[in-house]
Amino acid sequence: AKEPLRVLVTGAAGQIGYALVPMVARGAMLGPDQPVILHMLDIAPAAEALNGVKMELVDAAFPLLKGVVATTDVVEACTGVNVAVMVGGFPRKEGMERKDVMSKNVSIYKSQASALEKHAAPNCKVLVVANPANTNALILKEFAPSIPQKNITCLTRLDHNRALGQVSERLKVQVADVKNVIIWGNHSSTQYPDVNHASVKTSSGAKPVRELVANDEWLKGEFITTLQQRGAAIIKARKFSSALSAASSACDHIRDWVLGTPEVVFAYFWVSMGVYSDGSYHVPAGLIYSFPVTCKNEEWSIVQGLSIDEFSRKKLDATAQELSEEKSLAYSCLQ
Ligand code: NAX
Repeated sequence: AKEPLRVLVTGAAGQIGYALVPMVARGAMLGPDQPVILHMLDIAPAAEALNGVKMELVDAAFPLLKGVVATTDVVEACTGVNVAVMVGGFPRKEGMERKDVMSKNVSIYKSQASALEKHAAPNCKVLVVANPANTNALILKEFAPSIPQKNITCLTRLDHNRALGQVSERLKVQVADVKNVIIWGNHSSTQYPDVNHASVKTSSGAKPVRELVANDEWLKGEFITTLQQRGAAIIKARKFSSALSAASSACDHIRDWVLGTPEVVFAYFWVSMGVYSDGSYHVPAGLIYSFPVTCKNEEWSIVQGLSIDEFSRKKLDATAQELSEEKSLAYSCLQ
């Protein structure tokens, strides 16, 4: 039998945490034969609620769940973890300046980075979900220099999955038959969902999404804005932000990273991940930016050589620009 892996979920008493921990305990993140020990961190005001989540995990009697650590102590939470899913953060409240929210999150991510740096298992893989996700991940990377930079990522898989969902609804095809959409850039309203390389499996082979939709206006307009505003639409409908879809996408992100993206002969199958830019596609190096990636042997690589038309170029640059500004803002909070 496999040794259990330790999975940290921060902000575990929150909405996404509540949806995520049972998925991890059921094997949706690391596979149905991989035992896990859950480490759940939250802050003191949420300690009682966190303990309630722990009670429910015990009550659910998950066969793969070999232990639960529920704590408000960052060091205890980070010790020995193989995977860290950072969902905890400071939300933007009405009337707050961007800089004040950034400043709170910079200090949270700085201290949690140090704890991971000192106490996590070697080669720990980190996924930042909490917003501003890309920039929180960048701060975490800065303050955990001994964790390889390839191991620090942020979640744009929810946006990726939303794009698959929108194409499948529009074309009335199975979502599993749609592949290779791309989310470029920031997990924010400047993200660029790109279908230029996406295809749908049909009975007569793979067909480009562009050709099947045959409506450029929709693809360049409503499709993009629907995705950019989807988070807000969920809040409006549910009165709470996306939680089950965020949790499920976080599982997809880690599962594909650790177990690999599907290998296809003479073709590609990629997913979107926020990763440290190496300058691919003329995206400034040193940002955490969402790219199309394939994963093998527990490592992601950016898919190279995709053509970028003029429309896309502008969108890639605009979201990079926003990330550069967020980065400057975050650094100004460090002084
Ligand atoms: P909740 O407010 O329900 O939960 C957040 C939890 O984090 C709370 O229990 C809180 O006590 C805890 N927390 C706060 N500071 C902490 C700290 N320093 N250490 C540990 N825990 C701490 O929010 P929820 O709806 O679960 O969303 C969590 C985060 O995910 C938010 O930042 C949200 O903006 C972000 N999202 C990111 C998405 C993505 O695709 N990247 C999509 C969903 C979501 O909007």
